[in-house]
Amino acid sequence: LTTLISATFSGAALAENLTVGFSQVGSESGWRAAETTVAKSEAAKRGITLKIADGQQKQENQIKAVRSFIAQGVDAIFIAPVVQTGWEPVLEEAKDAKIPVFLLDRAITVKDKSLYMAVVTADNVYEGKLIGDWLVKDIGNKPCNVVELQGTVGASVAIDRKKGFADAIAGHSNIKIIRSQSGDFTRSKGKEVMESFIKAENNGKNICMVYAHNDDMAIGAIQAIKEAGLKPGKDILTGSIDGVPDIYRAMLAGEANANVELTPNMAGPAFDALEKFRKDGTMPPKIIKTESRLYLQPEAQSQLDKKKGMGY
Ligand code: GZL
Repeated sequence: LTTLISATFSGAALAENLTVGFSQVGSESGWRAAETTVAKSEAAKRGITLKIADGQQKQENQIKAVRSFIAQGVDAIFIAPVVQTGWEPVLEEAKDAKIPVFLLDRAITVKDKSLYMAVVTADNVYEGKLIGDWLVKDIGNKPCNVVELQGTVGASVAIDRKKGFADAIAGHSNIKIIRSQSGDFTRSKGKEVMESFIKAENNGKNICMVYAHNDDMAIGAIQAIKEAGLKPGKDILTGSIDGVPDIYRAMLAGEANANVELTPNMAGPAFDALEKFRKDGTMPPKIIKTESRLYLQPEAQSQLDKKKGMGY
């Protein structure tokens, strides 16, 4: 009988099924949808129960979801913070409830870094730099007026991607950002803002390149460029970040030029860190970095083929 009991207990200890609450930004882009899909499959692989709350890109919804996860007594909370400020109060409540918090794909600005265990994120400044460096090389010393479609106002990734691109073109006076506005990471807003840029700039003839902080806004911009009778990828170059399938399809059609790939698997590394922490108390590094790479038209087909296995 004792053998049976000890076997049962040890078995239970090994297969502890964790419950994680995930306060997701929303479903504003193809990349975001893939991130949610991958989070579900990564949880299933580990036998973890994942509860996902769609914040519809509103911080108050995300905070409500975190409060509800605390009330449910989940084992850990994941947050993809839509903006980088305003998180201290609810994170203090999670800390008081002794529930570890992981940040996925976006960062927050808090004085007390113990309010979260780790952030899984790309280097978003580097992502913007990769696009800027590509443009500098591609355009040489020809004059190039750039319009910029920024991500969500106040999102860490938008602030960082703006900085990285601006730093990369800083030493090249022939390249100028003539207009910059938020398209909120969505295709429809990206198209709308690009239409206004085109109207304001001699029906787009003054514009040499559009830098979009994500592919979905770039795809919206490409539609706007075509509707203005111009050729995206030729009359107006494009550079954007994420690596969703449609941007590689646009590249194959010669309508997009440069792309930086962002993995949608932000949850996997957080689950690994959580399990390790629960097993032996190991604290993960504060920042768990994911890689960013530049892709151009010749690699579009191989990138497109790869996407099926990445949650798209
Ligand atoms: C980046 C992520 C961004 C994506 C967009 O880490 O926060 O949010 O680039 C998404 O597609 O809206």
